[in-house]
Amino acid sequence: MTNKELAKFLLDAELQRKEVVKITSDKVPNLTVEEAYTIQEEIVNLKLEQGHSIVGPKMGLTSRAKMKQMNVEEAIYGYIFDNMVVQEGSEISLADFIHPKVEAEIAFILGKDIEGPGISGAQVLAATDYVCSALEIIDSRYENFNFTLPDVIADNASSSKVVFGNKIRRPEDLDLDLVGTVLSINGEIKDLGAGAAVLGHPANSVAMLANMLHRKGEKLKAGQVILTGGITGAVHLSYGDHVTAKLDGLGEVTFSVG
Ligand code: OOG
Ligand code: MG
Repeated sequence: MTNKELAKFLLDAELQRKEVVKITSDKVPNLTVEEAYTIQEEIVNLKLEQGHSIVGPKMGLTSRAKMKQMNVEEAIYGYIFDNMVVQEGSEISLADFIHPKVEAEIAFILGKDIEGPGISGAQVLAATDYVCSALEIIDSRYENFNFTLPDVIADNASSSKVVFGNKIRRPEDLDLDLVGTVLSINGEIKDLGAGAAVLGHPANSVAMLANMLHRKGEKLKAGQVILTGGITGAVHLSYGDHVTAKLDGLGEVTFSVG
């Protein structure tokens, strides 16, 4: 299969809400990380051709726990599109997903372009206009979220939907590493953490992203909204769930599942 055919295969699974066996099992057993990003690029191009636009890139596997679990040293990225954004406080339909999970994150809204290499967290903070809370809904197209690193990269880092909190703050007004985060479903705490779970500080995640994009001759652009990676673990969603994340200083972000 060509990269474009693999991209279409994964996009079909997304559109039909049908899980598939990971592509490294049978289709491309020797898939490298680099080739996987080429498949992801084909997915991005197909979505652009369908008329969707990019909100911004997202980082994934940025917590030590997730990296260890996947036995990787570097985080991954994918892309969030405009049709993935869900209004804060609204209801999503379980029928629109395969097996969704939710995680709490901090999002950065860039005021200036950021171009690697050698970008630091401090440079990211200087280029950031605002930060806000977010709930990312991930929905791997692979059976039981069972994948290798190249599989999940090809699958646009499991991207599905995102809910942004309404409150925006200037990044210098908060210690983003100390932002306490509590993720609850139907009033029950499911996980908690602090901003430091994301590479020590969420700005480091954006810096790593800028440096990774540089290797492809790309940069982060002013106006992009960037998800920095899960602070909490990802929790399975069920019918009737009311999901709330509280992030200290960034307010609450909620949605429900119907
Ligand atoms: C990959 C996406 C991970 C995050 O914030 O770590 C991610 C996955 O675990 O399916 O979005
Ligand atoms: Mg995420």
